[in-house]
Amino acid sequence: MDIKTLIKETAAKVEARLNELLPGEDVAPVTLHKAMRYSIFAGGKRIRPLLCLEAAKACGGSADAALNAACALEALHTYTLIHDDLPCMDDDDLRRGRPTNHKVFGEGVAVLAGDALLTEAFAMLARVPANERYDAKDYITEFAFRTGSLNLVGGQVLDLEGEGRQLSVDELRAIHHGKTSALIIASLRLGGMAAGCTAEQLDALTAYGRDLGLAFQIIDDILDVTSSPEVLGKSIGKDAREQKATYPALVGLENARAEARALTAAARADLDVFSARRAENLLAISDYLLKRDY
Ligand code: GRG
Repeated sequence: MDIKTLIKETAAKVEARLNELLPGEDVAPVTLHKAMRYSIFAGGKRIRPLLCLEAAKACGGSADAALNAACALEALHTYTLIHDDLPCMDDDDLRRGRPTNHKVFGEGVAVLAGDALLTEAFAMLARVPANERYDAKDYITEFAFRTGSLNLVGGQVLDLEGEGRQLSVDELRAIHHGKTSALIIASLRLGGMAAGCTAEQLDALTAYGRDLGLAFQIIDDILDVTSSPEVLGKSIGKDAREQKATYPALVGLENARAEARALTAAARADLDVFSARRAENLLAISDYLLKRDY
């Protein structure tokens, strides 16, 4: 299957399951459920669920075992986008090609829609089947670690504290690791764990996630300079206007591109423990993300 078809089919599968897992728009409180669904069903590339399901397959398991974990990752990711767009954070008007959640539902409901998606994510994870190596306690512990104060939320705090300061490349890497790579690592690890992976496979997925996550964020930084809101579905150029530290700002556009290429090559090498056939889709995803234009 070519990569574009894989992405499309995976997105459809994950969206169908999310639709089953989340309360309907007609369930009280109606405004809250409408707000949650507004953002989660607004599109999005569904990269984290894709990585989760493909990691399960690479480890010899079935994607179905990881489907509830894939949904948890997308629910959590959507919460971070809603909160990141708030006036007290990045203050954005456009996300996934639509007005941001707080522009439509107001700040209070947007905060709560994000909170509820975060909470629902844990309920989804609790429904991932146990296997001979891992159970719900392991999935929840992993997810909380990667998305809490030591990683994702911590990365957002480093980002807030970095505003208006000249950051070093190492400081920027730490922000990108927390805000972006941590959830990508969690996606891969949870897919592997749902498939009952070995310790060696889990280590390989972690290394791949670390390299791929940073490459993904560097491309995101580059697209913020080179793309358009129509293509990306979000506002662009804000980082530069607000003099925020980004890879292109710190090292220049061409060096940032070279770094993304080198990280993608490293990510591919991280998968050496898997057979080429098993890792085929993960390899294709890393190449696709490097060349993406949205
Ligand atoms: C705890 C108040 C509070 C907020 C959490 C953690 C956080 C806020 C924000 C981080 C969010 C963020 C924008 C991280 C950058 C990661 C990133 C590149 C997001 C965009 O991901 P894509 O391109 O988006 O996969 P789609 O829309 O395709 O899913």
